[in-house]
Amino acid sequence: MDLHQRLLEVSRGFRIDYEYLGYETIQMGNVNRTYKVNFRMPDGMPKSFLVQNVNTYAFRNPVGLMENIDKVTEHIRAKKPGQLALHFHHTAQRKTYIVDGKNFWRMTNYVPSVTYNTVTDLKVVRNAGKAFGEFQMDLADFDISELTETIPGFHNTRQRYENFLQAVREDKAGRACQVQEEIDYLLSVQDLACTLTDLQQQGKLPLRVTHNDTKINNVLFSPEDNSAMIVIDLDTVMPGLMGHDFGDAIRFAANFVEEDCSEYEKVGVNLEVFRAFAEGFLSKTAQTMTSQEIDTLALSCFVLTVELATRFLADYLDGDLYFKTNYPEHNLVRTRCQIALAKDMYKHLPEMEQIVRDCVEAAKAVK
Ligand code: GN1
Ligand code: MG
Repeated sequence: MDLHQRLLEVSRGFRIDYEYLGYETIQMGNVNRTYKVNFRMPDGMPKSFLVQNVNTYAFRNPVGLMENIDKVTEHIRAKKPGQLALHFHHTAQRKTYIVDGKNFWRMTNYVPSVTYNTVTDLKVVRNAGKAFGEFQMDLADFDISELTETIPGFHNTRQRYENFLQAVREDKAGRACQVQEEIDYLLSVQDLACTLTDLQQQGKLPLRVTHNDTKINNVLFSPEDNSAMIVIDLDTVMPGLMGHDFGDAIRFAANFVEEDCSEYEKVGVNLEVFRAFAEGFLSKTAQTMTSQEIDTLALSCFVLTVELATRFLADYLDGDLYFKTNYPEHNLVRTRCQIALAKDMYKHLPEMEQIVRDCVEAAKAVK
């Protein structure tokens, strides 16, 4: 069946019976497939929906995932009744998904908004920091045991290293011989990169409900005034560490270039963006943080960057099974870009730590 037909059937399944006009593929997201599906309403006005094909290779329990999202959005909606919230459409059987063969479909309203893959406007960065900080605080009283781990060990860096080393050993796609330098670098920083995982397992860092995939393009901004309207992509909301959200956001937003840039000499951490994000994030969270969380926040950026490098490289070695790729070396380029970023972050760690301390102090002074 062609994709037009399939998207039309899925839309009808979610009880959208307007006149079908067509679809556009949304390029965002490296795991799920997302389409904007366009209709004409009886009054002649256009209306669009986002239809997603959830990647069930990555998410083995998509039903549990949808239950997580329901619970989390319900919790936030109860706190902020007027605020824009993620809303999934239901089938006639009151389900928020349609399973057809291996495909797992869901549908949300399309929200006209602006998103950013790279951003230099510090006001936007600060707003993103606030949005992710507030998201975590909104869920601070959510019962962790209610959540399914949608990808077990998602930010367990030790486990990520084990998977990576297994990929090196198996060398399924016969590519290991090309990447010895990258393998050596990742092994040389293994213990430092596993700091958060180790501290958490020793009970020294508290588990919270975290977003776990805090790319700045997961915040929708208002086209009018660039305020953050809503945090999206709740697939990986799970128990996690504060540093997972902070570190992943910095890894993505504070890089001078996009995460798959092949001009490695341009890669690096933009400390102005780092400071702006930290200001926003910590203005919401500093009051609740433990001293260990504060002390490891800057390091968490290095940790998340290295962890993702192990994931990209493992996938490259496996033959690109997990991440969507646009060309054969895509995962290798992503790996090299993350390694270049990790090296630069390591160099700037003392400055990043100082900025975190300054922002915590400023945030505490305000309250
Ligand atoms: C994936 O699909 P997307 O873009 O939301 C991945 C993240 C990575 C990111 C790297 C479930 O996120 O962990 O950081 O790619 N999500 C999953 O771009 O694996
Ligand atoms: Mg995601």
